[in-house]
Amino acid sequence: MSIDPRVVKEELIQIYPKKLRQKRSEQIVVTEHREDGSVPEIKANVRSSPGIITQRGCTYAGCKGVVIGPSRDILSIVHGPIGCSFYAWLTRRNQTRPATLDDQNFITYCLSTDMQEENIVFGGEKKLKEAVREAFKLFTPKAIAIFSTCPVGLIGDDVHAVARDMKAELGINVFGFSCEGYRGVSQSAGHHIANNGVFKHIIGNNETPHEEKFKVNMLGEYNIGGDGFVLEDLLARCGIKQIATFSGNSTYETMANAHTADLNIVMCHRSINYVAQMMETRFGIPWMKVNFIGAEASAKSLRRIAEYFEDAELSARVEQVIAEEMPAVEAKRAEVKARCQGKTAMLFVGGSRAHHYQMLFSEMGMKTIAAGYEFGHRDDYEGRKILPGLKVDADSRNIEEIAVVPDPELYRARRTPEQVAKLEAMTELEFRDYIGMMPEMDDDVLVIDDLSHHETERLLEIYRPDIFCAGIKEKFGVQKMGIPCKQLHSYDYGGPYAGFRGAINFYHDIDRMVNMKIWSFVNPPWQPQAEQLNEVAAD
Ligand code: CFM
Repeated sequence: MSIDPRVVKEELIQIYPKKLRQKRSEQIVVTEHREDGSVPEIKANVRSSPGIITQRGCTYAGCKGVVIGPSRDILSIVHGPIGCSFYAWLTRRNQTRPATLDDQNFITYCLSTDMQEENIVFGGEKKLKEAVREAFKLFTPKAIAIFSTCPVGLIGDDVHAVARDMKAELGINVFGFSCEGYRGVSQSAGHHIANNGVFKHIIGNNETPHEEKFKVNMLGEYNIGGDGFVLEDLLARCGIKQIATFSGNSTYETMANAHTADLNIVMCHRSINYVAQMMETRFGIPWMKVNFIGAEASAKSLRRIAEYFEDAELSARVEQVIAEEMPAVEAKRAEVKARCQGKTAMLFVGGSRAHHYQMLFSEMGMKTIAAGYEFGHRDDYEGRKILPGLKVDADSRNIEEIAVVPDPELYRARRTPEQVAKLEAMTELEFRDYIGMMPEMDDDVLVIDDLSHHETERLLEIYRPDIFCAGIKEKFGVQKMGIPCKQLHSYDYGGPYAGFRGAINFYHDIDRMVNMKIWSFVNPPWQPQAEQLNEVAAD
């Protein structure tokens, strides 16, 4: 039975008080491709309403946990109460692989100033300085990053002054982040703050030159479940040198050396587009959006990189690698497609995966029937072309915008504007662009920003999808309703899912989940599925 998504939208929000209903109605849209090429406008990146039970995390999570944390030899010190550290300790599956056992790797540690009431009343800067000295003595890192949690901003501790003093005293790079949890409406603000810090304090500090012909940085790839390892290998086999990743499996020195690359490829636009933009302005390195989630998308991305370098030998190697990888992908795909064709998925996760993973589902013959980001902005939904018209609100103004100018010594335009125009005209290549999630979706599908708990339950009751993709906070509630839940943040204990090899893993895992009979034995304590569908259809 086909269900009208517009009716479902009304059903989802009818329980809310008037003001909230109005707000949510702007955050829930039904996809359509209009004649002028536009898609519907969605309200995004605004505060969550109290009590709604959001999926979101905080600004500190986005800065410390997402962007800086995966770099294994930057020592992270959290300035705040111990809970902020404890609950962020090893919760994200960003993997790392030091070259030798003697290489520094601080990922398994959790350093906190453990603020007490006394520090809240009398200030915590002294304690923070002591913590930095102690950490330096214990670990002798190259760099120390200090992260502010909520109370730090409230009492006015100056983490940047402490960082400056400690840098002078210890002779290593020490930098602070004003990434208090409340600083923005979600972890997205933390990404921006972290991007600014990486740009100001790290990139450009390591001048080591590289002889290789094709040099790239991979931006917005955090090596969850080993995705980054797969992609490192893929690029290496094509003959492409990866200077740095931001920031999966990265080190301080690789990030400091990133300005020696000739192209920035961006996986997760939401979390790292700021660094890409700033690097282009300061160093002259163009950036383009890629996607290595999905076999077809991976092939397309490799070809786009080859097109950028305009080198016949590189193109031939890329084609060879794709030809080596595809037979196994196609064999597995044919096998699972027979069982998965026509099954349905919902994806509510983060700020890029709700888009990227739709490709993998469609390769398996599965249909996305609802999707949304936790903290994406309008450009992640509608494409960057809407950016010029975007109004900056008070919450976004809270975050520093750094004025970037070309570096007098290090700026080197990798491509002239004419070359860029030529490349864009000849190929599918577009620089500085992200098309967004909605333009790549079918019409008449629900797109919901910052999905609430109530809406999750109603969606599941109404549609009974074959799989729901979200995170640990949602997982068990969903499964108690008899629907399998795949964590698309951590991959549960699975992965890697990137590249060709990753696609095979994903087909395998999802096939098992959607075809497992066990879910039909969960007896939910509410009405059976058929009644639910009839109710909504009759509205
Ligand atoms: Fe980018 Fe991410 Fe995501 Fe993200 Fe994240 Fe993540 Fe994510 Mo969890 S950086 S926006 S803040 S792709 S941690 S690796 S899975 S919400 S969709």
